[in-house]
Amino acid sequence: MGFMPKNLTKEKIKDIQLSGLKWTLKHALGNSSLYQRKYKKAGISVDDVKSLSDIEKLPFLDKEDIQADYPFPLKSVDDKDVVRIHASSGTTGKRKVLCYTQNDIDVWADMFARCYELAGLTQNDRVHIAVGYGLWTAGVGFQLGCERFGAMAVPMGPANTDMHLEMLVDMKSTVFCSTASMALLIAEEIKKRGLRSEIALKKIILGAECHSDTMTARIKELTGVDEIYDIYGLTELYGPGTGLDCSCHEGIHYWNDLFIYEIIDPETLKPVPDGEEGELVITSLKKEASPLIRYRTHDITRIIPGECSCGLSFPRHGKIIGRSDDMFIYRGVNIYPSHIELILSSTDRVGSEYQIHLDHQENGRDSMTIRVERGDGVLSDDDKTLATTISNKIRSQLLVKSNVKIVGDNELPRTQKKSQRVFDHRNENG
Ligand code: DLL
Repeated sequence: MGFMPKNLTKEKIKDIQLSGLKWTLKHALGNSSLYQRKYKKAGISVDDVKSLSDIEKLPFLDKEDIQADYPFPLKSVDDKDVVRIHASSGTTGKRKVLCYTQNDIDVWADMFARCYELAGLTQNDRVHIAVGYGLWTAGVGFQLGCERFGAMAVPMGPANTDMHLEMLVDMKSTVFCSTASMALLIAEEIKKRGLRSEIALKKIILGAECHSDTMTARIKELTGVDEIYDIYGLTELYGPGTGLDCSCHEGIHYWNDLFIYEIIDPETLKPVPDGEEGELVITSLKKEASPLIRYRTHDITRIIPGECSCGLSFPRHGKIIGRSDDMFIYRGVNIYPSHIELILSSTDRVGSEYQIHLDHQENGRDSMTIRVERGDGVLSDDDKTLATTISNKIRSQLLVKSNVKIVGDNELPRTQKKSQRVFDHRNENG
């Protein structure tokens, strides 16, 4: 055990990043036709990067680049060196397919093992993996990291609820890994079936989608599990495991010896200062098969300045609060689902599940309806007051009018995958 690199001083990290950036650039420009075309157009060559700040001269890479060169867009090694592919389903267009060499898989396994170490697991832990296996990186990633770390993997995949509960009880798994939605679904079933005393869960590691503090608080309350960790990751950058929050829960530590994170203003595309929110842009330092140079994730977060109370020197970014492409414009205001989520999570007596519906009215104006679940045990008598409280908060904080509809506890659909929050019906029926 001991996957966390030690003695990585700021100076050492700078050296690793500069040589990693130079290597990645040379490798990508030498081998990938996509990068060759892009950099020729931008008039940039390998020699243009002499210091870390020169990264700002390099063109951004976006999901359209990856989709356009389907099926093997960034491939920078010979076919014989590719040992695996993964893909993530874009909401529009072709899947993004990413290739891995054996070395890429090893780096991913080590980086994931760091996550388990940071979450305080030991080799005696039993890790129930409740995310999809296959083209998606989730199941395979949690599994790979678990085996590298040396704990016992219980590779469930999505499975059905009965099977998850049966295995949680029988295997006495101590760690549960899933999407945030799935963790809530299973937590509710554990409570409903009165299984709390029969399970042995100590930690939950969840990610893959935005989730509010209310949601994690609810999962804790339902399961009695005290430690919930937020894991970040994306298919383009290996998969899950690019960072995890430590037990201080003051941000997600990320591995700056393996990649460079920049935060940019998605409008001006200029870097924003540490602490300010913007879009996360990623450059890999060691990826061989599908290197990333200034890849726009469209995830909105911020770099958290200063040291973490845990003492770990790896830097931190905040919770992912949304995706720049999740933003919708309603009556001239730019709104992220997380804005609504924040208002809901600061309101008593509401549950954690919600949906935002946007419609076009006959009078030509748009309307926004928030469907939100009543909190567990809250009576429907209060629905009207609760709805007014929420719509008043939305009006004062986001400056827009909304209809709020309170629905019963557990009335909104649950998913094992990622939850859809925004339903934009404005362009339906012409
Ligand atoms: O969702 C990898 C993953 C699986 C991460 C399981 C964590 C747990 P993709 O399907 O490529 O990969 O989706 C990546 O999911 O750009 C974010 O928008 C979102 N996302 C991932 N982790 C988090 C998180 C996996 N912890 C996209 N919080 C990313 C919020 C997250 N959003």
